[in-house]
Amino acid sequence: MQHEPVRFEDLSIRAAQVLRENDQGGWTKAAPGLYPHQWSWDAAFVAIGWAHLDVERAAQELRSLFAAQWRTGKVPHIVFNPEVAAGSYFPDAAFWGCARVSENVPAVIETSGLVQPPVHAIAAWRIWEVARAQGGTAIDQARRFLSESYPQLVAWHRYLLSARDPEGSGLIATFHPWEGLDNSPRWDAAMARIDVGELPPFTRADLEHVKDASQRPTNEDYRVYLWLVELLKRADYDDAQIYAAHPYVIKDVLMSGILVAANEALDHIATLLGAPEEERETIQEWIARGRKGLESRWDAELGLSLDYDVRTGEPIRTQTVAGFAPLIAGRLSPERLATQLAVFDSPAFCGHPGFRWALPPSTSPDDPAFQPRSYWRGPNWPFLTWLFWWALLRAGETDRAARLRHDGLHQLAAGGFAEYFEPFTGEPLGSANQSWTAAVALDWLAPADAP
Ligand code: 9WN
Repeated sequence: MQHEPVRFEDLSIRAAQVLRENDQGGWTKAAPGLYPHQWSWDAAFVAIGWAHLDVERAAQELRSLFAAQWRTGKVPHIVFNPEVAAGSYFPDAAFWGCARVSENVPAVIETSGLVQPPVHAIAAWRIWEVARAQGGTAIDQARRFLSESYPQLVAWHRYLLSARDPEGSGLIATFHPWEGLDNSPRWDAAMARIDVGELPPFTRADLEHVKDASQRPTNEDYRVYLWLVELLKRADYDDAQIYAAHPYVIKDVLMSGILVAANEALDHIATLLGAPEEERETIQEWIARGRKGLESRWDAELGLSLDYDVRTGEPIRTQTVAGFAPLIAGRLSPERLATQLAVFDSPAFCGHPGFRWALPPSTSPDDPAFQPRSYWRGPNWPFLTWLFWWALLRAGETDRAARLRHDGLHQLAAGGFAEYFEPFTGEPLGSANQSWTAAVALDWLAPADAP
């Protein structure tokens, strides 16, 4: 499938078409060929897009995802589509082998054994805001959805704050690069330390869809990814065992910052539903813990928040978009907000004079590992632009938010609903007609019901 520009005035209609084409009836594949299953954080953004077309369908997107929630509260990063032909996506459900080794898996659906950042409560609340602006039956549909999903969201957040943060630091641990931003340079040092053991022969399906291999992780990266899955499988996907002995355990500031914002959304939901006071207090406590954790990872010299490698006990000093986790978490002191915004606007990020659009690159051009066309090592990702737009609005930075939205939409008009974009040339990369890209366009173009 080709990347194609879209006339600005057709963006909304074309974005809706992309969601409809990728719709599998109740859930949406992340991309037409490259990603034929349901992905966790994609589904949250996709649900926001659906809300503008049909609130009940938006609710259904997240219902499908949460139907695959593990008994521990974990929301898996992939929910497998049983109808997909063998070999279309690798690693497939058989490789993950979750049901073979764990009793905590959902009864009928096959899933991966990892997680992705918890943007779901943010999406649930956004669906409510969109429904409230629409009025009528949409409001009842959204309210019913919120009361169904509230306990699932609480269980999900509780999982992250316990299994992934047993010491209560407020920082969430990741066990695999696929839980963060895949081949971000944030993980390079930890990946380099992994001794890859015996792996069965495998064929990568991604390179069938993205022919230019330089846009995707390397084969060596894949060997480490698969070996880490192998180790997680050998630990029966048991979080306590993994936390104690897995060679890759990283406190991810982006995941942690998103969880703070998601807990604020959860608190809004709890208030709307009239949840018991003790539950709201627990959520408040989670928020405070998360803020404290993020504060402990602040690097004053870079003006960024840094991940922390639990195995080496060292901060990970890379300049990537994850460093803006405090901005996403929100409610910063005026000084901290000013510093984050100055770095965000600087030539090290959106303000690079050579960039086609003033949008956040996944990795800073100042970072030695920056590569403008390679997956997570430089390109812009539209759903991340949306997340910053949303965070800036919450911070009261309306002009900055408007500029991001403007450039974000023009990027899509010029290149179509691509998975990611080269920041200097604006070249669309990865999959065409990526669902979450189309979804954020729908939200940006909707009438004035912004958060
Ligand atoms: C592995 C679906 C997913 C996104 C991830 C993105 C990419 C998968 C892959 O695609 O990851 O999970 O095969 O590369 O990195 O953020 O959710 O869009």
